[in-house]
This record gives sequence, structure tokens and C-alpha cells, in this order.
Amino acid sequence: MILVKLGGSVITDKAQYQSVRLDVLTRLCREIVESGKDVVVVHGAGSFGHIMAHDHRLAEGHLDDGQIPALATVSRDVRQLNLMVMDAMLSVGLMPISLPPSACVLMKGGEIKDLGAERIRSYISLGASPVMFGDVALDESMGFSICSGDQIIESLAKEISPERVVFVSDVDGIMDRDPADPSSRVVEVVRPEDVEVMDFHARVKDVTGGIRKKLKSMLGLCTPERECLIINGTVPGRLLAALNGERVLGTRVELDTDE
Ligand code: IP8
Repeated sequence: MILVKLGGSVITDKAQYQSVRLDVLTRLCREIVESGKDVVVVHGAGSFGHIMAHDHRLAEGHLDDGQIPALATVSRDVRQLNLMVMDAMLSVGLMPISLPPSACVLMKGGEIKDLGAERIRSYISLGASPVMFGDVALDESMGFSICSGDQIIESLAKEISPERVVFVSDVDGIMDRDPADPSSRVVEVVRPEDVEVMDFHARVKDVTGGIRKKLKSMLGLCTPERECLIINGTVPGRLLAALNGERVLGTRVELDTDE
């Protein structure tokens, strides 16, 4: 089993409200089919979630009732993106079942308390492909909070022990400086001690912590047996190669500090 996170930055234009990259999304689904691997897909919210969640401080939980219309709108918007992902998956012969976190996940203090793992495993054993995504969710201590695709991946990895986790992004990997800088280079390997000292640039509104937080959660996913990669999904063939275990341009996150 391979866990794939289709990042919001690759399937949507994160800077433009509700803008999906349908061609990229469909091609990535085709690459999943072509690989012949068992894949569980989690996708980000991109411009369907982050812009409004940021403007209404939804990641901070229930501060006032004025946030509730935004909570409802974000849950509707991310579900709209999810429907497009489902359509793309179905169109290439995959068998997705949508499990929206707003309905299935319970958070506490902004962390996942209950992912509903039993339900996920049951769909997998039926031969279907559960699909989860960045969403709003009920939170025991904050009323509601944001459940990000990366948090889902972290939690899901503990439940289904994937052999590999692939984060599909819109850049070639973690860059050593702002990706907009033409002299930036891909950092091929990131280890725990690198995370605090690396220079990260926020280009767009991201309510779930940006690259540093993503890297930290990726480090939590790594085991000596489990590969964890970030690749550029806008380049045709890279996801397919990563799923097949071939060497591909990207960043590998690893635990071993002695290498
Ligand atoms: O795009 C964020 O999920 P992510 C979810 O996976 C919302 O970080 C609603 C902003």
C-alpha cells in the first residue's frame, strides 16, 4: 500500500479562490492507475479551503459565531473540490469512496483524536479506495478546527502501515531558497536536524503551517522501512516513477542521521 497526498498546490491554483487544475489532476490519477499499485489518496484543500479559512481564523477554533457561515462555506467548498477528485479518479477506473473529515473525524486541540480508522480499513478490504481531504472538523476542545491532509496522512500511516508515502507538490521538492529564485536547488535529502535551520518562504495563505510543519510531520512518518518523498506532480511521469520505486527528482525525508 502506498499513501499519496495530492497537495492543494498541485491540484488547485492556491492563490486564486476555487481554481482547480483539472488536467494535472486527471493525469495524476492516470499515473496512479498505470502504476498498478494499491494507493490511498488524501488531497489538500488548496484555494478551496485556505483562503477563506485564513480570512476567518478557522484554524484557531470557535472564537465567535461570526465564523460559522465561513465554517459552513469552507466545508462545502472543499467537498466541491473532493467531488472533482472523485470524478477524475472514477474517470480512469479507480474506485474512490469519499470520507469527509467534517463528518468522520474528531479533533482535540487541533490534533486528530479519532480518524475513523475502522471505516477506512473496511472500505480497503472491500477493494474500494477511501479518499480523505483537508477539511474543517469537530474539535472536542476548540469547537471546530482544521483537519489538514498532512495530519490525515500522519494518522493514516499509523493505521495502514504504507510502504511509501508520496507528497505530490508543485515544486521539484524542498528548495534551498525561495522556489521563485532561479538559482534555487532541490534539497535531495532532509533529516531532522535540517528542519529548524532551513529557510522557508510562504508564497500564499496556508492555514496549516506551511513547509516547516509539513516536513516535521513527514519526519514523524519515516521509519527505516518506509520511504517518504516530495515530488513535483506538474511534471508528467514523476508520480508514476515514484510509485514504481524508481529514482526521481525530489526530496527524500529520512531519519538516519549517520549516513
Ligand atoms: O490543504 C487544509 O488542508 P491542507 C484544510 O491539506 C482547510 O493543508 C480547510 C484549509
